[in-house]
Amino acid sequence: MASLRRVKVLLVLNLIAVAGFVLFLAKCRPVAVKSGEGFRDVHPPRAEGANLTVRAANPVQEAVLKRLSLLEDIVYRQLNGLSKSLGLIEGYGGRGKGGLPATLSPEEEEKAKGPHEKYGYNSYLSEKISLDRSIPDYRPTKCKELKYPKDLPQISIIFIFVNEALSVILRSVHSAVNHTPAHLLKEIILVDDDSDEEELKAPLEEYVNKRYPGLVKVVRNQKREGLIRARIEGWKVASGQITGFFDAHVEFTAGWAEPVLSRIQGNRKRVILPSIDNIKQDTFEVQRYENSAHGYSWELWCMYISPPKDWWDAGDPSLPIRRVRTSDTHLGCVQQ
Ligand SMILES: [Mn+2]
Repeated sequence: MASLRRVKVLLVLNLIAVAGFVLFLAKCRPVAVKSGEGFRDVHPPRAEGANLTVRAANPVQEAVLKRLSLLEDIVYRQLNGLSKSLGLIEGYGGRGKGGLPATLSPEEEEKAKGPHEKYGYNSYLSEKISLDRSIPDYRPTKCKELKYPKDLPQISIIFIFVNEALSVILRSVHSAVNHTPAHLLKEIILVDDDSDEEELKAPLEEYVNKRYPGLVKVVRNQKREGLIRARIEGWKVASGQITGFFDAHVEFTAGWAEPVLSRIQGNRKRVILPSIDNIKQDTFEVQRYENSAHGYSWELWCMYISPPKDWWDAGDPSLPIRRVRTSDTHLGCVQQ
């Protein structure tokens, strides 16, 4: 009797294993045969490499390139596994793609309430939005048409944070890497102004070190220093010719870096403030803001200031808006 039961158990286990294998094949095969365009949607940065396979002239070269492309796929899947281990998502698509408002299901809304209160934005929703999501290019047409020299100075991007949501910091980092030409991005510096959250300690550091080896420096303040001293700590380790100071809850648009760097290259005394659109705190929708200067009201609220009359009179939205004075609390870029 006992042996019969054992055989039965073995049979059932076998059946489960076979069913599992069939399921595995059915689920994984489409991913394995996916190539070119399909893959590009999900894994943006490897797109260029994939094109090489098509145009190779001799068969040996073709074989080598095919193999390289395969290896690239493997590495890419590994890298994507990294964000998955943090419960996060990569790729251009998904919720909130194109800067559209992202939404939660009613059950998710319930879970989102606590974190929303804590962070001042919908951090639960942020985790459901890809670190690489696309956002719209709201630049005036004339700005998109401008050409810049290739030999611009390199920039060190400094992000300051204290108890910011991990997904939001990482989207800032991904977005900086995705939208800054690689030859112009010297490094990214993350300054942790003595956060309490555990996810911002080892998990953050391990992720950036594996995902962008050698590109990201992490600076930890031993006590809370505040915005300006935290920025200075980041500046101390910066090695690029230009230093850009940013909040760690931003997303960059294509072509943001070239005009900034060329303006400072033209005159090293210039401090450049970017034009800042709004990421809505409840839906992460990217909302276009009119081109404007930044300043403070007498109540110390950050405010947008309409450009001076001569800027409007010139009728060219690609012209920089001149400000004689600004504040060192704003985000912006400056020569080291
Ligand atoms: Mn901010």
